[in-house]
Amino acid sequence: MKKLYSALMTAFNEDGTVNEKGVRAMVRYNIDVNHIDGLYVGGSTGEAFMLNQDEKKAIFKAVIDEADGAIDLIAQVGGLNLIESKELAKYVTDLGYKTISAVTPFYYNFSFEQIKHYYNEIVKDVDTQLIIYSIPALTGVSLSIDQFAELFENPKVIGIKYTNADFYLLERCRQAFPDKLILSGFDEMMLPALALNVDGAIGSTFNLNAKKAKEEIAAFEAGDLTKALQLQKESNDYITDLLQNDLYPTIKLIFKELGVDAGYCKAPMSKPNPEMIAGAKAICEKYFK
Ligand code: NAY
Repeated sequence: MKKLYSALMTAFNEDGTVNEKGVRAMVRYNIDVNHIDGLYVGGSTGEAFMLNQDEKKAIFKAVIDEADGAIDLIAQVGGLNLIESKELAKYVTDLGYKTISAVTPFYYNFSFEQIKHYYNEIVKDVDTQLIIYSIPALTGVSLSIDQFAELFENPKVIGIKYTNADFYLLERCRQAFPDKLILSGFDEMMLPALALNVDGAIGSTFNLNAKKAKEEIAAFEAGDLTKALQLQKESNDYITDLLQNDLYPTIKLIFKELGVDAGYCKAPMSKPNPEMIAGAKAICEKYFK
């Protein structure tokens, strides 16, 4: 069975500090209500590139404590400070995380040799397996098949979180790396990714919509493509509404409607305004009540 992971959000207090209680509440919701297979912790959805090292550590610790072995956990430790990424890799490994992930290093137009060095360094002193986090739309970094193959020469590098709409490359990756883990990252394109035989999906919108996404995976695996497509269409109506209302703050507002204190986003992400709050209430009413 293909796996479904929520990309965990970070709950913030109004002043931008981390609200650990809110983080734990979202972990609980994912386990108890969503029956999720796992969580991707410290990724884009977690607003992790705006967190300091101590905040990241506190979140990784709270999440593994709250999950208490109930689900898979993947810790995204990558960023622009390699020393800190290595330290985080060690930290989460010591906490008990079995899998880490690291975003391709961005902003400085690093050469492939530099990117390769980054990945090899992150896994060098830990036993943990690593999934490459590829998200070219946000990082500007696209890896080719040959470059993925070169990164996979390190046996600790076991897969790709593929947040990319290039389905030709995805198909080529699947053929080239049949034994590697490929998890798709765009929720609105889960069905085409399933058709290309990904091993599962990781996404922000599954925090609320996991039930339908799981039904879609089950329909796909049962060969009922008509039903799978209908479910993807319904999910995409919901995802379109979320994107139009400001994605991350809206997911948090809907959590609040459902009794989960998911807190706020961190500036410069938006604070809720009356229009956004009304929009979130309407989305909640339309899809979740
Ligand atoms: C992450 O690191 O949290 C992810 O990449 C999860 C994947 C999400 N990407 C982003 C950039 O948020 O779930 C997707 C995305 O929010 C969704 O498909 C809506 O576009």
